[in-house]
Amino acid sequence: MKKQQTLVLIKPDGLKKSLTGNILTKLSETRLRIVGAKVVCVNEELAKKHYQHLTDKPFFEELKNYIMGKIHGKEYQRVLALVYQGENAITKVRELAGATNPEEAVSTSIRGAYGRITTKGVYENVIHTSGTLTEAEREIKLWFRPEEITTNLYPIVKTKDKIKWETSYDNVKL
Ligand code: IDP
Ligand code: MG
Repeated sequence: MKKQQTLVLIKPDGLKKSLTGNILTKLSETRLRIVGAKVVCVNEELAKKHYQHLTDKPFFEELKNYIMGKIHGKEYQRVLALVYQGENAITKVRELAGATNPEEAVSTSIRGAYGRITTKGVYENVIHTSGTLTEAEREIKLWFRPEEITTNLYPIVKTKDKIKWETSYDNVKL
């Protein structure tokens, strides 16, 4: 099995509930390597691009506000973004994260243990993890610049003053 990378986001509710340590400890069970990490203030453009596959859902507006931290107070308008790398990284991390709906997630999974559904119906499931190889590539390129990752799996282009991803899938209409 080839090396994979996957994007993990600890969402604003995860930061508000001081779950960062617990989540990273849980993810360390995978023995995967962290190759990128940073704290990000999510603006509307990034939120829309990240959730581009859900733009026509009735909960999209709430979802956008959730990932932007708007429902958790000003000091929680941030997420912790990480890239994990290793064999089968996508499935390994997703298994520990648990099902999308925190009430259906196994109780020992991250979402099962720490997630909730708000009265407005948003799944506050504390963590995002890429679902497929295509998603992982799109999401990693959306959240990270090549020089922010210690090992690049995806081709980059170096110009005189810039390093860019060779291809991106940043095709959402805003
Ligand atoms: P995933 O995060 O498990 O990959 P996606 O379908 O990609 O699931 O959805 C992205 C996020 O949108 C979820 O993590 C959750 O926060 C929210 N979401 C997905 N489906 C629903 C739903 O049916 N009701 C409310 N929120 C949802
Ligand atoms: Mg998804």
